[in-house]
Amino acid sequence: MGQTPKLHLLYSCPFCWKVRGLLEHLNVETEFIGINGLRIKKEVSFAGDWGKVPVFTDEDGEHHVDSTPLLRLIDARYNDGKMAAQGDSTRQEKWLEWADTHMSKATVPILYGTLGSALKTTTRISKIEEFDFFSKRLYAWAGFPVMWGIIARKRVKNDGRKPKELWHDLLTEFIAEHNGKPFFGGNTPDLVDFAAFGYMRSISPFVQFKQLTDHTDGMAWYKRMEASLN
Ligand SMILES: N[C@@H](CCC(=O)N[C@@H](CS)C(=O)NCC(=O)O)C(=O)O
Repeated sequence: MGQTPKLHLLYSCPFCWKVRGLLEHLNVETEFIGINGLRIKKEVSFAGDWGKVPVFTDEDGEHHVDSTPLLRLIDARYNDGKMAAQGDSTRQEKWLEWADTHMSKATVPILYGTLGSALKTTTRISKIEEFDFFSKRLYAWAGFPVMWGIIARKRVKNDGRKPKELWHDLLTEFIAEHNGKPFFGGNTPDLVDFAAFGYMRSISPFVQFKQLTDHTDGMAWYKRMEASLN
């Protein structure tokens, strides 16, 4: 036995929640380490020049990066690759990509799509992340106009739909693909379920999550996912 695996993360990072959910589901003993979001590159420089979270460090001290490859690695290592082998692999591949393209793009508009919601989000982030005293304030106050003005407004405009509408459409599309089963993976969740769950869960600490909870089928699936964690 080597060291306890570690996951370096940001609590507001959807990619980190994808990986964390799978680790919790599989009951892999892991040390979750929150980093300072204003110094990501420096904080994860131990893993080379990737410069992003999540970073997973295994029992042998080897570092692994990038959330979707990480889902596969963790499934292979701690679950005999059962989820990757669950169902049709082309379908799984396609929907992993779907989640990474569509759901990942929908998280920014819902959190930062209006100036008011952007301020609420950065203030909340400054409370849940591991900032030092100075960066906490800097982030809360300087972060929101940047996120709103530069990134979110453009995305909302390009999509044409309100952020809530976009999320509801995505959840409807995703749930329809379950074909009446409790999970995308069938009777038990697979890697696609954990990818989608991670994106949705990353919004859960914020007030805007309310805009998602009234999607009845989406929320029923979300609750089943929560219940599947250890
Ligand atoms: N494709 C990567 C994306 C990871 C990512 O962009 N993480 C963000 C935090 S949510 C980050 O670390 N950004 C730092 C940077 O790009 O400088 C994954 O799926 O893990």
